[in-house]
Amino acid sequence: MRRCVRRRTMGVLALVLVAALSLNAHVGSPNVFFDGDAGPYHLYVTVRVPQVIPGIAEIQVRSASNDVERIEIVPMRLSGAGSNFPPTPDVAERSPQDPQFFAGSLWLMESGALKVRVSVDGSKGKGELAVPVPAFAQKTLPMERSLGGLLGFLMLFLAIGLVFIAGAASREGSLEPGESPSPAKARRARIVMTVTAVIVLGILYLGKAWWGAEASNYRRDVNFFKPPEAETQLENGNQLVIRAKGQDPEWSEIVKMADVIPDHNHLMHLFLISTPGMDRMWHLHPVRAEGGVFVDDLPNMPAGHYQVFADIVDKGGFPWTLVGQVDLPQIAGKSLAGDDSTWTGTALAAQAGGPSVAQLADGGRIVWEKGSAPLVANTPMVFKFKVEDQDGNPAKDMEPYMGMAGHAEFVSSDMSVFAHIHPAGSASMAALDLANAGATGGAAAVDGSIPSRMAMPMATGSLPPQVSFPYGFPKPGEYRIFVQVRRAGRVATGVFDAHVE
Ligand SMILES: [Cu+2]
Repeated sequence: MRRCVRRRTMGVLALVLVAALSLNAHVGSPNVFFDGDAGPYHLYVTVRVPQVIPGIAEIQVRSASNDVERIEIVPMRLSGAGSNFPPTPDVAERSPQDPQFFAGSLWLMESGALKVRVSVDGSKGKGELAVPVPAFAQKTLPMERSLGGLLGFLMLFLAIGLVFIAGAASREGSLEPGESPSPAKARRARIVMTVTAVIVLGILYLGKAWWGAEASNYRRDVNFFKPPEAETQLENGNQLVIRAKGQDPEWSEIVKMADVIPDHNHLMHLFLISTPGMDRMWHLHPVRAEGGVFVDDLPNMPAGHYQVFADIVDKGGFPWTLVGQVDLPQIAGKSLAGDDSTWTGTALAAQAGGPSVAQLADGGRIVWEKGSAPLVANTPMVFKFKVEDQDGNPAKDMEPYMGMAGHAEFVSSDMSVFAHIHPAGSASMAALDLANAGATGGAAAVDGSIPSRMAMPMATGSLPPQVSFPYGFPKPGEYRIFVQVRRAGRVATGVFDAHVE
């Protein structure tokens, strides 16, 4: 599954392998957050992925109930042969302070689409779920100088030692006691030492070449998995044309736009956010056109500078976010329809951490049940929102929006973080299905339909007036959170600012 393997075996096989490679759903937010059921147990799972592969992933599991006795965790391939033969699971340790909290660490040995299987045992019997985990190299760690120096010294010591050992063995290996080496033996020893030195230098040279090739493959891996670029172009007045361009030249041979598959009803979810203030946001759904491009007939928009985030899912079921920027003139376009939505409001203040109540256009509001504790980076949280009507009562007109109770976009003020989160967490629906295919009592249905927690009653009944999202900010800073729900056929967007320490 590693990319260097793929590089050597380009072709159909490589394409099949690679289709299952990337889970880079988000920008600047690699950790995985999950909220779902393992049989009778409701769990919140956080996977902190390592920055280098092989590397150690930290797994945290919090049980919603106190009836869990034991949790085992094991990393596996998301799908394919490896997914049926897991290694021996590790036991996650229960926290002495908090009996509902379990933690463990797992070595992730290869890049690619992996999953962590979580097996639960408790008073209600056994349960299991699997969380998709993208394992890919995010950066190259430099070697520490002291370690490099020590290794260099040891290498010299070994290399020179080897030459002298060979020389000594040739010169003095067959001497009788008291005999001194003859000039012929001394000459032969010099030849042996010269030959040995040449061989040792050859080995060092090949070793350096091997190291260099590995390092260069690794660097290309890191580059390959960086968010692709969204190249945009305005045509015919209001038609935005979007092209995906990977950071690696081979990216577009591997992730083909022609094979992109729908993720919650659409091939692409396009977010246009005005910068720097983030005071306008559009969530649109371009359609695929000829030649591997996506096209959207833009709605009415004021002229401005917009940040572009476009979510797609490749044919392996794994998502990418294209990133770009575009300057648009004033657009006189179509009116918003279907799942398209927009929001306009005040700009993000320099020091955010705004109110926890967002007014909606119809007089209703969304309330973030944020609590009083400060928001801290790298801490998994559950973001809970309740939706109220104009009289302040719980909204009775909540409907599924693209099949789910809600969608939330967490965006940092410098645009370096963009995460599109759902009630089940940060993984894509398709990856969740793959991860849990064949599992008993898992979070996702085996037939590939969306997990029952998200399979909302599309036709009958309304949804509860609250929605929650498991997520953790990846770094300190100012963030804007767009929370989107559908009420009585219309999309309502509540916007919250967060100051993260
Ligand atoms: Cu969504």
